[in-house]
Amino acid sequence: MASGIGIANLPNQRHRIVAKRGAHFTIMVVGESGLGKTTLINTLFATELSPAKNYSRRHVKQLDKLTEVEIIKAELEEKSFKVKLTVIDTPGFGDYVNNRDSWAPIIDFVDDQHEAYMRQEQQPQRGEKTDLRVHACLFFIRPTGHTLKPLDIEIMKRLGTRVNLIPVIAKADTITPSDLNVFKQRVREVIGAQGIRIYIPPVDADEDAGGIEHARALAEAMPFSIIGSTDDVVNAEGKTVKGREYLWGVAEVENENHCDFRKLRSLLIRTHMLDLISTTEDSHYENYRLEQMETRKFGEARVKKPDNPKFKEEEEALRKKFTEQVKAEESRFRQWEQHLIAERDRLNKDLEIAHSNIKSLEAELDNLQVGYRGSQRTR
Ligand SMILES: Nc1nc2c(ncn2[C@@H]2O[C@H](COP(=O)(O)OP(=O)(O)O)[C@@H](O)[C@H]2O)c(=O)[nH]1
Ligand SMILES: [Mg+2]
Repeated sequence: MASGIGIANLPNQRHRIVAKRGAHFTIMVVGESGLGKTTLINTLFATELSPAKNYSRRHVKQLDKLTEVEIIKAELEEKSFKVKLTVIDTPGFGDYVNNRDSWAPIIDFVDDQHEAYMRQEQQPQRGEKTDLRVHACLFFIRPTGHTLKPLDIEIMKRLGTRVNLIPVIAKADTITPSDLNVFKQRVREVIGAQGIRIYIPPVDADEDAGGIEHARALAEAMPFSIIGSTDDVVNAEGKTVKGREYLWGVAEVENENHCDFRKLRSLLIRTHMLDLISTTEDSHYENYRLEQMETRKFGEARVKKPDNPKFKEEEEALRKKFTEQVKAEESRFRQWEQHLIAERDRLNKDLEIAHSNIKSLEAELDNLQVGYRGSQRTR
C-alpha cells in the first residue's frame, strides 16, 4: 500500500493549483440503516488515517430538520498539502419504510449546502466560507443478489443530478463471489436503463499509461463491492489484517480478491479527490446556482429543483383522481338536494291542500252558523 494520500504527485496543473490552496473534501454516506455506512467510515479512518500523527477527529452531532447527520472532521497533511476531510454520516432513510418521502431530508441537506455557499458568495465581504458541499456521495446498496429496489432508484436519480454519486454494494462478504458478479452486472444495467447519473472517474489526457489503466479499472469495478471492519484478524497466511472472521476463513477489507475497498479508497483519497472537488464546483454547484438565478428574483426563497418526470406524472394522476372524487361527491350532493326540494314541494302541496280543506270547512261552518241564526230569528 502506498503511503500518504498521494496529492503531492498530482498529474495535472489545475489539480496542483487547487491542492496548493489546501482542499476541503466532503464525503457523504447514504443508504438503508444497517448496511455498514458507519462501519465503512470507521474502516477508512482505521486503514488510512490513524497511522498518521497529524489528524484530528471530532464528532459533531447536528440536528438537521428530520435527519440527524453526524459530521466527522479530520485533517490530513502530506508534505505541504493540506486536506480538510469531512464525512457526513446519515441515518438510514429506509428506517421509515412506508414513507416514500423519507429521503427528502437527505436531498434537502445536499441542496442546503449549495444554497448556503451561494448566499455566502453573494455577501460583500467574502471571508473564509463554511463549505459543506458534498463532493462524493457513497450510496449503499443492499446485497440482495436480485436488483435495485424502486426506493433506491428514486433516491439515486435525485442524488445523481446533484452530487458525484458513487454506488457501492454493501457487505460483499455476505454473498458468494459469483452471485456478487451477477448482482453487480444487474445493478449496472438498471443504472443505465433508468438513466441514473453516477460518477465516472475520468481519464486525463495528460496522465501516464499507469494512470489511464487505473482510472479504467476503477470505472469497470463500479459499483464497488465493500467489506467494512475495524477488527484486526489473522488471515490464512498468518498476517494480521482488517477483516471479518468466519468459520470458512477471513473476509479481508484490503484484499482485492475479496472486495473493491482499496479501489474506492484510492479513488476518494488518492487519485480522484481533486476531480471530485472540481466537478462539484464546476458542474453540480454551477447547475444549482444557474437554476436558482433563472427561477427566482433577488431575495426570494430558494426554488426546489424539479425532480424526475415520473413523479410529475404520478402527481398529475393523483390530482385527477382527487378532482374526480370531488366531482362524484358533488353530484351525489346535488341529487340529494334535488330530492329534498321535491320533498319540500310535495309537503308544501299537502300543506296547501290542508289549508284549502280548512278554508272550506270554515266556510261550511260559517254557513251552518248563518243558517242557525236565521232560523232562530224566524221563530
Ligand atoms: N458482514 C458484514 N457486516 C458488516 C459490514 N459492515 C458492517 N457490518 C455490520 O452491520 C451492522 C450495521 O453496521 P453499521 O455500520 O452500524 O450500519 P449503518 O446503519 O449503515 O451505519 C453492524 O453489526 C456491523 O458490524 C460488512 O462489510 N460485512
Ligand atoms: Mg450508521
